[in-house]
Order: sequence, then structure tokens, then C-alpha cells
Amino acid sequence: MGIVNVTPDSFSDGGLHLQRDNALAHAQQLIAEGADMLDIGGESTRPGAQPVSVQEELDRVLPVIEGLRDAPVPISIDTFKPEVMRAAIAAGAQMVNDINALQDAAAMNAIVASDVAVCLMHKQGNPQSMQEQPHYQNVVIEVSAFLRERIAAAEAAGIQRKRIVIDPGFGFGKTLEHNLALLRELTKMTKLGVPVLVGLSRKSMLGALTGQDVTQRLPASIAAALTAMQRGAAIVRVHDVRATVDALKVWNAVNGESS
Ligand code: 8Y7
Repeated sequence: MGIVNVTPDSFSDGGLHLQRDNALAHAQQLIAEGADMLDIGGESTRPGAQPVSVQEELDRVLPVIEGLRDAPVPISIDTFKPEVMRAAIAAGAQMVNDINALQDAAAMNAIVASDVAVCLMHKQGNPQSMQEQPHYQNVVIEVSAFLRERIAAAEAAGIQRKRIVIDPGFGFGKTLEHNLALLRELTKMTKLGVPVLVGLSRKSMLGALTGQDVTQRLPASIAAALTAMQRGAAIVRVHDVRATVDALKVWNAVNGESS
């Protein structure tokens, strides 16, 4: 899963049109590099990030999703806002990546009313404050229990199991030790019976382990993606598609499928 952020950056403030063109070009590049799906996001959920309004998020992501209608890979919308979910699905998105795991009833209803897939992610706290004081008795048991409960809630609401993927939510209210325990024991998440998605690409835990700045975390991100695959991850959410695809080709040639 290739990451396409549709957020203004400090280098090019050329307005919505340029933002859309840049995002579409980036999306096409990731497809050419071998991405099997794309995750389009219009609001940063990094620790400490500022919220954006529904209208602003729609203005950012809808033109990009519409521009990818004929793309050869499925499009995921990274949002926790029900209004954005519904509009993105209407525009052709085939998956919703919800960092709130459909705990908002309106978000649950938006997915129930559709036929799209959904990623249910664990987090502790909210993006503004979640890294202040993460706390668990046993992070692996607690995250697994949460995801099991969210799968059950989604199924009870009418979302078939085949539409669900889960994610332990690396970096979302977790210390380095919590993240490492979750990655070490990722196989336990696969026992919940739905595909496991992981996002480790360029994350601060990799900075903590290597001392590298965010621009220099490609080798660490590859190692993390391979480690996750080895422990049963079905989908890896990454910025660096070409490098990750190459690494997975080598891994797959030895361990897995032929492609
Ligand atoms: C994740 C994510 C982010 C993740 C899923 C970043 C939106 C932070 N991380 N979604 N989103 N899993 N499912 O560094 O780990 O990409 S944002």
C-alpha cells in the first residue's frame, strides 16, 4: 500500500490545483513502482498534528480520488470522518482506513451502507496527545483484545469478515518498547482471522532505533517491512514503494508466492 498525502507542504504552497496535480503524479508514480493499492489522506494524523475541517479535507482528497477512478489498483481513503468516508466511497474509493476503527457510529454506518473494505486500527488517545504517556499492562494482549472487539462490532453491524483488515497502529499511543513488542508478536494478530496491515514506514520508532532523521529512514523501513511480512503481515503501508517491492520480491522468492 503506497502512501499518498494530499496535505500542503512548506515548500510548495501553490493552492489546491497544484496540490491535486502533485498528488496525482505521485500516485501514478507509486503505481508504476508496483503498489498494489494506494492510501489517500488529506489530514495528517502524526503526533501533534492540527485537525482540518470536513470541507478542507474533502477539497483535498476528492479531486485526487476522482482523478484515480481508472487506476489499475484499489484506492483507500485515510480518514476518520464519516462525511469524508461517504463522499470518498461515492467517488470510487474501495477501502476506508479508519484510525478510529469505526468507533464513531456514523463511521460504522457509512461502511455498513457500502460494500467497501475497512481497516480497523488500534490507537491509544488522540493524535494531539497520544504520545504523552502511553500506558498498557500488556500491550500485545490489550491491542489484540481491542481489535477482536472491533471485528465483532463491525460484523454485528453487518460488515462481512472478508471486508475487514486490522492494524496494531504502530506509533499511535505507543512507546518504543510497546511498538517493538507488537512487532515481535505480530503473529498473534494474524490469529484474529483477518489480514493484518502494518504501517512502520519512516516512523519515529525507526528514528529512535537508528538515530536517523526522517529523510534517512529507508533502510530501517525496509527492515521493518520485511520483519512484519515474516510475522504474517498481509499489507505494508509505505512511502517508498519501489524499494519495498524489491525487498519483498527477494523475500517472496524464498518464502512465499512467486511474484
Ligand atoms: C498509519 C495509518 C498513519 C498506520 C494505518 C504515518 C494514517 C502516520 N499511520 N493508517 N496512518 N496504519 N492503517 O507516519 O500505521 O504514516 S499516519
